[in-house]
Amino acid sequence: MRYLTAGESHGPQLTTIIEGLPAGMPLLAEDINEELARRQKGYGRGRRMQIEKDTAQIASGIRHGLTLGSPVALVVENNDWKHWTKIMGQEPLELDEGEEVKRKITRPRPGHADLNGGLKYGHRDLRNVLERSSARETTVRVAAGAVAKKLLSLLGIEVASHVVEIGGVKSEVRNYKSISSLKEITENSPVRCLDPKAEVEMMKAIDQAKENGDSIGGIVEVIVEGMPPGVGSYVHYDRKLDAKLAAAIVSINAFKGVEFGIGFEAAHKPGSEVHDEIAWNEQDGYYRKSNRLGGFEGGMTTGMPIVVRGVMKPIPTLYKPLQSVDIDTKEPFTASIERSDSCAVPAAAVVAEHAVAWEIASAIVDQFYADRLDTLIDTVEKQRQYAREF
Ligand code: EPS
Repeated sequence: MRYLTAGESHGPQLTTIIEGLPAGMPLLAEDINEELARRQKGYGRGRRMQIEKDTAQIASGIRHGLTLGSPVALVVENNDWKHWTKIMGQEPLELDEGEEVKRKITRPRPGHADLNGGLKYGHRDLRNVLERSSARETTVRVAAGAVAKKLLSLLGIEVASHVVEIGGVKSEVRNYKSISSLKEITENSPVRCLDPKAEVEMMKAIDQAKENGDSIGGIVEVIVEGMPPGVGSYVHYDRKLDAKLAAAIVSINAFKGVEFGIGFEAAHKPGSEVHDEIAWNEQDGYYRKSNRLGGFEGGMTTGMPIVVRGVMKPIPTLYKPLQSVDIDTKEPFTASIERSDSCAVPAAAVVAEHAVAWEIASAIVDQFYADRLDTLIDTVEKQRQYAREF
């Protein structure tokens, strides 16, 4: 499976085309819209989220509620476009004598794509970079991921996420009864956190950052339950599924690092406290007595829950901006200010969840016979049974 996204933050729409889905899979716009609404929430978001009510239109690939096997095109219109038609219009701009392009950007923001993108593509108006490098694009990554999540749910695989740290405040609650209880708690938390005490402190930290004209980052965790063992491969570097997940996480705007299971802690523990002992029983087949490796050995799933965390740096757009240089005059200036979020970690948890869902679904579709949903369900179930009895 593969997908492409297109769209500028203040352009008319965001688009994604998904190719390789099995035919006969039920899919409604509501399945996608529920996930888009989750991405829009979260304490610390800026004003843009009040302007938008992200909803997907299905433009192709579905008939009477079922996938056809042909590419699925999804469109999310930007409500804000109506305020930007001239600035972001596709037609050549006719300017009067001495008139400047409005909202032109010449003072790159440290930490954003502005300067490197400008010099790479030869844009002297850095808005040409900002518009595409904006995290607005994650809207359609969530749309594509929502389709993947739907497919996974039909295969008995669930994906969820939660926030484990914001601005140095750590969640002390890492355990949950079940994926559905985790979802219930996090959907009702403004910062998507399992720990009610940390939740309050995280919100205070966000308020403080906002007051200071600053921004804060954090850590999100994604969990996948119900994976059949043996998905991915050890035989070649680009077939290792954990490596694909790592790339998917780090490709999310502002994400700088990733870890699985106990992650970086493994560096200072002996092997006996890192590896998970293997056991077998009739009902579950092979299982691990612990899950310190977060569901992967040798680039393949073990069948234990996948646990992957990503670290998000603070958003680089600051209301009290850092020092920069004007690319027209080369004079020192403070960076330009664009409307932004003081903290987008709760929304980023939803994005990470969908980025992971996409990679998992894609690996399953690539590994098992997947032209039709019914045969895919059948082969995945056979793999589970084979693994139990192996
Ligand atoms: C975002 C939309 C953007 C930003 C934010 C995320 O909209 P606008 O630029 O109109 O405010 O709010 O993106 C960034 C902060 C960034 O640095 O890229 C969204 O839809 O999530």
